[in-house]
Amino acid sequence: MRARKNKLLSCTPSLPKRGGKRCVINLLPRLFNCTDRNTLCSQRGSALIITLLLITVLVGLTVDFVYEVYIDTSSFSNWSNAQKASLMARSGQTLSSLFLKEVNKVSHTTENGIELPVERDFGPNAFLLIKLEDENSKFNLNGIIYQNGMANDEELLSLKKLLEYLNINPTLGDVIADWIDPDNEPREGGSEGNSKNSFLWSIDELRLIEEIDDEIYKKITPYITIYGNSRINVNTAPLPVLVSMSDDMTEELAQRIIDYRISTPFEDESHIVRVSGLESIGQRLQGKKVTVKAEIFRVTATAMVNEIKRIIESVMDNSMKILYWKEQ
Ligand SMILES: [Ca+2]
Repeated sequence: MRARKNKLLSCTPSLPKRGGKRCVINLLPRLFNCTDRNTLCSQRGSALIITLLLITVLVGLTVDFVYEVYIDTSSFSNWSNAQKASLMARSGQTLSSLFLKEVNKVSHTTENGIELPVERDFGPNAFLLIKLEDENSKFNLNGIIYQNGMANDEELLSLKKLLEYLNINPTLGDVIADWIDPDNEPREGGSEGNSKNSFLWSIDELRLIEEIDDEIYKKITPYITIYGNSRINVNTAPLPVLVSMSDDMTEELAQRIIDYRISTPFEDESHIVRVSGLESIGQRLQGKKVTVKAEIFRVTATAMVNEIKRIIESVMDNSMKILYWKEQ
């Protein structure tokens, strides 16, 4: 009798709640206007549940399908934008080499850090920027060690002077010299920790030297290179690099070089002695430390297509031979 009573209650309007919620199964007879609380009612309820389940599954599948289509479309769009940006950056490198060929025809190089936005229609939301740098305006770190492994004391002193001018402990010059030279004998103030004992291939390698933290790295990178013949282009070098050129070069004398070249660019290295106060220092610098022409260039081509960026950085000499190439 108790079981029958419960069965009858399952189709009545005043249904008991389970856990505070009305039982869905028990509501079904009401939805179907059940009067015969028996097998027919139960079958209709089951059909509705199955239908609801099928709709739920179908909705889930549809959402998954739409989401996958969206992801695929988005991925393809990103890939397409990235490909276009890469091609534009490569074009920028080619364009730069043509420009640099023209620069090489001139006896002296007076511009450094030129930025050339390319005025060409690459389509909507696409642009290309080219930056050219004269590597001869920087101090060559590899120059502190000769090819035979011995230290170039004059260049090492210049490096220490550059570091000192940048408020960095000059003994870091000895650490860098030990990093490059082939022996494992640390010099005074130096360190042979995990030294490479070979010439630097990239400025990034400096990050491997324990004594060079992020702050020092950011300070020195605008003024150093690993390429070239260690001759400084007095037409383009910044003040700290000019100061490092000689033990006798003061900040005031270096500033005179900058002031002089603004009105009268140096067309020949011998003209350095025309700067007031550099008569004798200029004589000593000629033929080994000073130049007026860029021989190594760093080219950075940045392409952007719909917020997808590609950067190609290269270093090439004046014969357009590529010494370094990096894509990111
Ligand atoms: Ca060493």
